[in-house]
Amino acid sequence: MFRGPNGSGVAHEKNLPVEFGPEKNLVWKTPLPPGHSSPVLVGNRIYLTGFEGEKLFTFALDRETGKIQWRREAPRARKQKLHQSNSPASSSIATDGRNSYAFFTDFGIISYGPDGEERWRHALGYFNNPFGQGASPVLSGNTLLMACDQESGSYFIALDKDTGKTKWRVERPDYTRGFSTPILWKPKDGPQQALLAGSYRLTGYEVETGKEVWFVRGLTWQLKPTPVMDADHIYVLGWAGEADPGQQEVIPNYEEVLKTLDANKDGKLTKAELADPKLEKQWESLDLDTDGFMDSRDWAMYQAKRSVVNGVNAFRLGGSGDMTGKNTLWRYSKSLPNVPSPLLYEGVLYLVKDGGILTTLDPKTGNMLKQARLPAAPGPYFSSPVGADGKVYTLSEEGKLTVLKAGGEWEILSTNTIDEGCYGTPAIADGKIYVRSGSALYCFAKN
Ligand SMILES: [Ca+2]
Ligand SMILES: [Ca+2]
Repeated sequence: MFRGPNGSGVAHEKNLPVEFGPEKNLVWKTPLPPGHSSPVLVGNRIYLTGFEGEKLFTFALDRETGKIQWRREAPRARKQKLHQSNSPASSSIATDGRNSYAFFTDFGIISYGPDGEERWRHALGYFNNPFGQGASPVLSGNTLLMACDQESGSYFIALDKDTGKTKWRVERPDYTRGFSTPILWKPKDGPQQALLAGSYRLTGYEVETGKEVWFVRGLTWQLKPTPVMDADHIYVLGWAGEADPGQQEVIPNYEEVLKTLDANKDGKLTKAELADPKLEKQWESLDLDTDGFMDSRDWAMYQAKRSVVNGVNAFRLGGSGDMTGKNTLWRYSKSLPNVPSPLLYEGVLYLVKDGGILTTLDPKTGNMLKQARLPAAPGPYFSSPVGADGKVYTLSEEGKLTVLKAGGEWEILSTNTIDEGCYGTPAIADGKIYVRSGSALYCFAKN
């Protein structure tokens, strides 16, 4: 799946190259159309998605040679609006070791067998998300999970991986747009859970039934990164505009506001009734269900959005019901990444953000261990860091792949130049590093 087993970004590999690029330690390079999905490796295959003009594709490559074994066009039911940093092929493939499962904002989910034969398709959407969807599908046993958070009508759905039929669907009316991929957790004394970070809270659902077991509050809105875990804790990163410490506002309750602003007394507010230039400007992100009114849900979400604080939040895992009080451990709020997920590797938490600022934290306390720039790798970051072989790998949008000696007091070992347009997260396996740029997939290994 996205970022390897359980989205952790950690591989148990040795003897990886430190210096590599199109001219060095290159095993193969395969030109590919653009797409932000990350390479997903299984058996002798690598799965990716991409788009060419208006067409959406799933690709299967041979792991040894990089040769494209097959490509299949997915149906495109519509062409949704996307954020400029998103793409129509952003979700990474999930695989059960044999079959692949691709999600596209403009269609839903489609499953292929090992030779590219279509097994089933399950249309989802339209999604009420002005940025387009970003989460990737996740497999747990026979269940394929897909988080579909959006401005209104959010839900979490589970499909039978062999038939594509719905096993359960849980509505999430209290969540607005979200892009985080769920991760799996097996409590000692209970059935397997999927942990899903959304706006304002992280929720543990039973994979088999969709039953909500526990949740913690305290997250910011529009979650993008995927959380990481150790045996007893989960670390949830969220950054959103106007939610750094000190930027919060106390917004009065809807009933109060109606008393003064609801000129025609119909119990809801129009843009004109708001009579506030700042709110009028943000109208599109306030009228979440786009019905032309700011109603009680829209207002409650606005209140929530203006009250939350960005951070890496550490929580204990588990329990039942609202575990915010019991499970909350610490929050760190400085120099947070926007899109890249955190990495927990060998007892250190890594964050990489735009500008090439790398921060390490002690996961036990949230104390910062080191924060410094990667001077040769500035610019935006979308790709998530990965760890293997005692090293940490970060990849900037401009294609600077920095190799660090892992540790709280990390050191830069090398900065490699791939090529530009890097959004996907590198994959590491078999002593090789697989890196997707805007135009190709590269495989590097020590010669
Ligand atoms: Ca009104
Ligand atoms: Ca509305």
